[in-house]
Amino acid sequence: MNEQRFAAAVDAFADWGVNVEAALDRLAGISISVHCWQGDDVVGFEKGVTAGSGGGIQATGNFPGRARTPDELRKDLEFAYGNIPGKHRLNLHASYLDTLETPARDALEYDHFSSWVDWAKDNGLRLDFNPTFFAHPLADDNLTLSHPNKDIRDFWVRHGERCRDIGARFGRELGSPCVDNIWVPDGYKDTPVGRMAARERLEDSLDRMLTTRYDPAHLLDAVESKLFGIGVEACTVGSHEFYLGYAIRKGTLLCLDMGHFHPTENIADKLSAVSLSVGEILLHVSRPMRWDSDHVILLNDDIQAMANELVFGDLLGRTHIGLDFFDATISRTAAWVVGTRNMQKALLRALLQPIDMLRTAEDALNYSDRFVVTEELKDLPYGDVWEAFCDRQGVPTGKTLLSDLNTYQASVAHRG
Ligand code: RNT
Ligand code: ZN
Repeated sequence: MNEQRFAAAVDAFADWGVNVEAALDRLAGISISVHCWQGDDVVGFEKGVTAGSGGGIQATGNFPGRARTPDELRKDLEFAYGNIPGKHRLNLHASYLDTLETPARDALEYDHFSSWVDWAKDNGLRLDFNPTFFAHPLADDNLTLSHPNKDIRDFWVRHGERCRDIGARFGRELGSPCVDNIWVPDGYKDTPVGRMAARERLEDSLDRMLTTRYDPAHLLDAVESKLFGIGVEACTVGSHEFYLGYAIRKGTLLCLDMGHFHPTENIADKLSAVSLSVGEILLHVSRPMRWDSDHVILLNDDIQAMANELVFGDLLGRTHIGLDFFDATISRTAAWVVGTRNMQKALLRALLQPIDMLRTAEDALNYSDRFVVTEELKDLPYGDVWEAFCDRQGVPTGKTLLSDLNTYQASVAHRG
């Protein structure tokens, strides 16, 4: 770390009344839930399932190095976490079981995932979880919890129940609530006549799935909406209005995925609005390009706006920051590392804003000052503060980071 540059940065921020050390302390305490599925293109380890995704989501690209086994994925994750400052979480999907058995999805047990918990304990990580309602013959119709066939609905309800049970055990074992996020692909390619009936079925299935009460110290349930997906262009049963209402009425977390809204909607704006009605929020930080394309997040205006709202709205204490992107055209470990760090960089920038000064200007309707200050702040030396943060946390930046990422990638390229 360049001590002189850091000292100069501390002074530059102090000049605006911002305490750099306080910002760094807060940043160090923010855990991000890193999604397992960036490491293997959402394929998972279910025997007999070779193609990833389904349900309208898709990782594209054939860059070498895709993790093919739980051990490879864990090795890649260890490398990635080693290059991300701070202590974080792993977000697992039910299709990432680690067992020689071939359990049906409605017969999953904790034991099928216990190796992940052992590994999480060894690495000081906490776990989150997701039932997998796609890439399965009983999801081929793009209907699961809202399927007109009760047997199929029941199967998926049982799957969801198993996952909640497993997630609660994760939370108990690791001493931190596991967020279990429910996303179903359900919808119609062409205009349905039974939207109402489909939504009633989804609600009924969710109610049944969520009947068992778990200690919130172990398990938190979240529901994730979507605007549309490939193959479900005309109607998504679990739309935003559906889940917003559901989360408010039933007391679940609401998951906001940045790729699940109209391209011109401002997702950051939704945080303060929904937080008046729901207790806790789960974010799926992502980057849609023209559609829900799940590009790796950049340090761009959208991400910065999210981070600003989390900090300015004092929402960090009740928002779970999860990532949801998958790109198979670049190094998967680089995607994890740089994507996660971008979220942290955005949070750091937000924490370094002189919010009281901006608020005072705004409340006095002095929009000119708000405008001038906001723009002047963009020239402050955020990079020097970030470098100090990484240095203190023992992770590289700049060319060293590039070379470490490349060395690791070269070591996994033989996987094909
Ligand atoms: C799909 C949802 C969902 C998935 C993961 C893999 O559109 O965003 O969160 O990406 O469950
Ligand atoms: Zn998502």
